[in-house]
Amino acid sequence: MPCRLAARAAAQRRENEGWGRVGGRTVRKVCLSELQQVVGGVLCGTGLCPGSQAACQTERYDRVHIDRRPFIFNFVLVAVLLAVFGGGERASAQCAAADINNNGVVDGTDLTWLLSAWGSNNADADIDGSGVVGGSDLTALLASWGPCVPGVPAWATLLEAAPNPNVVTSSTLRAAITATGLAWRVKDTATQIEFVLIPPGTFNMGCSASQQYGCYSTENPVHQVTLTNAFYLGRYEVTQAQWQARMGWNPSQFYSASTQVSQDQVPQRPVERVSWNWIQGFLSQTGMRLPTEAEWEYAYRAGTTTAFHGYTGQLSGTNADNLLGNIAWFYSNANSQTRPVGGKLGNGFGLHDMSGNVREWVNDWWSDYSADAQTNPQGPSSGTYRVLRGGSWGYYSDGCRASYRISGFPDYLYNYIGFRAARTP
Ligand SMILES: [Ca+2]
Ligand SMILES: [Ca+2]
Ligand SMILES: [Ca+2]
Repeated sequence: MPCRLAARAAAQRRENEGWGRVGGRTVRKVCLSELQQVVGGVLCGTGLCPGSQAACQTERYDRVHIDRRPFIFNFVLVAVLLAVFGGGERASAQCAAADINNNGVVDGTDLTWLLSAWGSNNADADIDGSGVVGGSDLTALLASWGPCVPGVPAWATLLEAAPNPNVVTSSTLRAAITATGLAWRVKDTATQIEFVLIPPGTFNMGCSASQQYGCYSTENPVHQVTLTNAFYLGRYEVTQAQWQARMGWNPSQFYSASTQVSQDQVPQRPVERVSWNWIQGFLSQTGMRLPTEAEWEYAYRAGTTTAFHGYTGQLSGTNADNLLGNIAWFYSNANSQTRPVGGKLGNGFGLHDMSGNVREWVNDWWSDYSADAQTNPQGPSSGTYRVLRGGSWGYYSDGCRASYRISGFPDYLYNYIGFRAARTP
């Protein structure tokens, strides 16, 4: 076939396919359904491809002009189109990774970040964690386009998707929570136990002296701990009602009313006189677990570095023992008994009674600290004593400090010891 004829045939074929010239650029008429083909397939999986050409022809927005080159230009244009025509809410973890600036929506800002990092190993923009920012990250970003819907674990019922700024007052912590792609506040559907999400992070674990009390040797050396996994932690200590409902009996000593606690409030007192060993029965029935000691202290601090965690009016925490009554039932104010959970101000994650009321078992066997930085420490694999945290109604302010730690045999039962449940998302 002569060259000219071949060229004309090729031009005709291109015309039939929708190609043409507009403004000096080679363009092709396409509809949203075809966008995946325009940029070499990288848009597959966006959920915007109803499939057939017929569907394409009847689309509300029908045909649009797309420049085939340069590809970056296409990406931007496609993103704009997606912003205008694109889908609704996108769920959870994938969305969180694509939400590069952690503001709860995947949009042009994130796309700009991704394009500016194109070809690099920028960790924020490397959505799929492949080590390079490229087409698969763009695909993931476009697939998540729109508002992110935080994920709710299968075992949970949603209470509040995004962290409440009146409770989680730190924008840094709110961003860390949002970045997990998980709902902030949920309740365990079976037990009704309320949980808040604790995001991954790094903190200094150990000695935080208060004005009145120096640290004990067991709180040293201070060492850096990194937690890489988000987890849910009970907003309150497990109550007598929650234990009774699951276990069918109530071991607590403070099971009746008092001058300070009315009969109808008694079930909201924390369960106590529960041994570490007994708690395992409750946990295995509910799919829950105890927090590790490091998780407990990280959750207690909620970004603060003081002896006592922050609260409304004292957001960055305090070392002042005479302010402890704002957040804790302890020796000076409890009248020698437990109180209904949540009666004192919460911390920067929304957790209550981390100081005082009842001491809380954590999962770890007791061991002395080392100065080494650690990641996801679990404590020793065996031992004699389990760790207890957080002080109680019977303790002075020293025992209610962030770093205070003590231990007990796993079968110990005392009326000042209870627990707080954790759950893996
Ligand atoms: Ca964003
Ligand atoms: Ca990548
Ligand atoms: Ca407590």
